[in-house]
Amino acid sequence: MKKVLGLVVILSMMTVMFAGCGENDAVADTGSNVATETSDTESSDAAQEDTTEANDTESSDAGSDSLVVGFSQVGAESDWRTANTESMKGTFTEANGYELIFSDAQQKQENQIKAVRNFIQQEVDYIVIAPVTETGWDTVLNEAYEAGIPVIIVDRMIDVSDDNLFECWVGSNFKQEGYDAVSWLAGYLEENGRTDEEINIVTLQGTIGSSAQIGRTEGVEEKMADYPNWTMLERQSGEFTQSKGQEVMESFLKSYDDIDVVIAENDNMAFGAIDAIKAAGRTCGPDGEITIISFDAVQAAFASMIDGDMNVSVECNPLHGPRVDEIIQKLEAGSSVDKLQYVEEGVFPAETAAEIMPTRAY
Ligand code: GYE
Repeated sequence: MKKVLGLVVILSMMTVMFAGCGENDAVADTGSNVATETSDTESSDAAQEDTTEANDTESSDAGSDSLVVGFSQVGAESDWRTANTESMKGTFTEANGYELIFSDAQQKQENQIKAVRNFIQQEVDYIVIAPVTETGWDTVLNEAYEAGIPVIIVDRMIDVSDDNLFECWVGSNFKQEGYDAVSWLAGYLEENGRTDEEINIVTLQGTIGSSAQIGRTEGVEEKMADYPNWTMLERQSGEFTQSKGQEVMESFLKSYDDIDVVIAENDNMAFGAIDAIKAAGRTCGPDGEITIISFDAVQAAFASMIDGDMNVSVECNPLHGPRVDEIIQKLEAGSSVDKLQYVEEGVFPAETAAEIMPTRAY
């Protein structure tokens, strides 16, 4: 039996605050910079297009003095995403003084660009984007800037040429999550007297080009360099979905018969991988042959750990609704907001799952 690691919730990040001094050097801490002026630059024709693309856009009918928020969501690819959508919808309610225009991009950035243009046309008060990928935002965010509509980025980060194109960002330090995964594995192998063993790893990556994928992949890669006896056999994207995670894991199992560890860049892909492992007649989890490391720590991951299938999940907190609300209220009051706001996160190993699961909010 493996030694219990104990009820150690490793706080991987300093609380909800932010940077300038942080390691994320993509954006300087320039404080609030609400784009309230409309410049005389011609706005893009593109703003005239796609207004019919309200597709699954939903809006509530709030009073005229309510704040109108257009939210472009990534999609509905995972439990994390569902919890995030619920948090946003539960916050931006009529009762809280908002009208929410919600748009599901179905994991496609082009849909998000259309949604943002739609929000600009509707003259919303705030645009909130959970971006699918980091790059490709300059043009449409310039359009929002020209229109004087402040943009708040949530969850994944963006990479733009001018940081004034968005007010601020709130989300997770994905690279730190990658570091935490490696630290957990090193501790686990040590606890089990396997420090000198050759360890073969495969990774199910998230959506390529999303900051959740980039940060987790890079964090693991960087820290793995400290363990020369660990080998990354292969990395492949499972697009953050359970079905694709299962498919990719099936192919990994066919290619390699000596996999020791699976790193799934989210819980849903881990669930798919676990199904593939079982279907192949193999075993996983604390008492199995293959160690499963995951990210998000959604409730179903705790259930999987309790069932003995998953070893650990590195937390990624999706409850951003109240955080974005707080940012908007500050901006409304004319206060400055921190440019980068990181949330506090922990690491949850299987040993603590039964105890912790009842306390989980998502
Ligand atoms: O880990 C995954 C989701 O961007 C943090 O996206 C988010 C990631 C999350 O699909 O489950």
